[in-house]
Amino acid sequence: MMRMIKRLFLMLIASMLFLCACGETERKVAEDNLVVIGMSQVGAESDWRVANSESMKEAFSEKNGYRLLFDDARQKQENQFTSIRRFIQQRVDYIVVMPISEDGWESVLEEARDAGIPVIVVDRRVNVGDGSLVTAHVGADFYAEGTSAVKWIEKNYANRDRVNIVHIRGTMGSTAQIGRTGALTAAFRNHTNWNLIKEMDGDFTQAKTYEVMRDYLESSSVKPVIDVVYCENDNEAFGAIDALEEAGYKCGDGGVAVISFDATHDGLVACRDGKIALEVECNPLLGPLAESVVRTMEEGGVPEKNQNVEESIFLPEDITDELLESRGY
Ligand code: GYE
Repeated sequence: MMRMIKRLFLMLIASMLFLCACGETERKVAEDNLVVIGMSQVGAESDWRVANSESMKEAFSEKNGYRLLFDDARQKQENQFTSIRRFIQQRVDYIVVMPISEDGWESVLEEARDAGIPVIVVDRRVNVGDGSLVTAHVGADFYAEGTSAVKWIEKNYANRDRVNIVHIRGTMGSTAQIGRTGALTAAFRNHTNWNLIKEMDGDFTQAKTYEVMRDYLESSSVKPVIDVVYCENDNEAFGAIDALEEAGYKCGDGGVAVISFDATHDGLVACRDGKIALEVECNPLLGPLAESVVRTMEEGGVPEKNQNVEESIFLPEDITDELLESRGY
């Protein structure tokens, strides 16, 4: 009897061990089925960027079949190179990168190619001689965005002898800055009455823009006459408006016309309230498009090399409560 109980007990332990082992293997298989994405993000410098990160994380979620290794480069391109090299060592399936600035990518992307890992570039671009280093790019046409802003200035200041413009640039060398600045610079050449009274770097952040604008206004011996402030994103616009108002300027309604890019929720609210005269849309919800590139490749297809997102512009009168509620960012 004792021996039978002992045998039953041993059988029970053995079957429990077997079941555990099965559970382990199953979990491992499930894990192994996930497509591993190494992602390098610029940072969290703006509301746009935060919305972009959320969109990427949602699209590359575990429920959609991905294991996402997300790295925030804190606005330093060196950090992007380090994390991409780590992804290569970890042998991820795909690398997705939102590059900070365009230059300097050749070596690290060659390393990814040598390791056989496709690289998908999202939002801004990289400037590389060999186009095959990038599998696909998903993003916006920033020069076209700048052109929309320039057209608005042309239309609204058509009969003026002199238009005084302050320009706040985004992160130098980033595609968004190059495109938006490029359109304005080209327009200066065609409009001799446009006068660039000050150009400053805002680095796409509210804090830096507030600081440079405040310092500029404080250091001017005569209060400058400003018609237009061309900011390259919403956070720069918020910083500029704060500094302008503190210095006694009126934004909107016959005062300074602040132009902004992104059209995030708070940017649109400031536009509806008249403080931002024009919002040029830039859509941060690029996760689904980037994910569709990976899916196409997983299914054995060839993704489109370049995909641009559709964008529009907003004026104060366009912004209704319904529009604000319907925005995902
Ligand atoms: O406009 C700005 C962000 O690269 C399009 O980067 C992006 C820009 C966006 O920090 O808000």
